[in-house]
Amino acid sequence: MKPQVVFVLGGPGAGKGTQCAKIVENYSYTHLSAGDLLREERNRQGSESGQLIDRYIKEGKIVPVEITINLLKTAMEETMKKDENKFRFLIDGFPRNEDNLQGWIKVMDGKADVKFILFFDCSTEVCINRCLERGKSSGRTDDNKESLEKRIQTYLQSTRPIIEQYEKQGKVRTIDASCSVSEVFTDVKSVFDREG
Ligand code: UP5
Ligand code: MG
Repeated sequence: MKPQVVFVLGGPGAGKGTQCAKIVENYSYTHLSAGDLLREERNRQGSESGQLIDRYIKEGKIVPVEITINLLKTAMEETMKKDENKFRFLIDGFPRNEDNLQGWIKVMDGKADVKFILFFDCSTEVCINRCLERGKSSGRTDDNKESLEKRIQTYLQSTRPIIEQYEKQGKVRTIDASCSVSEVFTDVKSVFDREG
């Protein structure tokens, strides 16, 4: 069975991770956060890319796709090797720019189906407030004002155009991410009940 993929996109702190956790509780999906995989790789003893990843994350820049796609591909393969019924994936925080998209096409085209893009839409202000609030306890090196400004810039300049490309193909399911976690999830559920 080919992996069935939903890309989950939205600004920093839009609630991608929070909503993915709820989707996993209710539908048969495996959650793969590209950011979490990169942070794990950064922290792994002996990692060749650790320093580069660390620098890119603090700068709010997008890591070269060769690194990210390998982590995603391996994670999908390992999940499916353990349990062949686990072929549905939420890929959270990817693809974020044209380099990411081209890397995905090069490595995964024909090997996985992208069903749709789940887009969590909310204002920059909401994004910043949520990340700064989380920064009080997250320990994330990029949940500070300086990194956050750069993350927002990168999102607006590089990621929004990717979402727009998919929009033209009719593949984007937009969710208003500015309300409460449970209200957002009600909208998410209606998408997955229809086409998950
Ligand atoms: N919260 C969530 N939903 C809420 C709601 N409805 N109402 C009120 N509060 C809500 O949520 C953020 C915070 O808000 C939490 O405290 C939550 O409780 C609260 P979360 O679910 O964590 O939001 P999420 O969208 O996942 O935010 P995250 O910070 O993870 O998004 P980013 O896209 O910025 O981070 P990510 O981990 O994906 O990437 C980090 C960095 O890695 C990137 O900047 C980049 O440098 C690098 N990266 C790549 O280079 N390539 C990739 O492919 C991926 C990442
Ligand atoms: Mg996240």
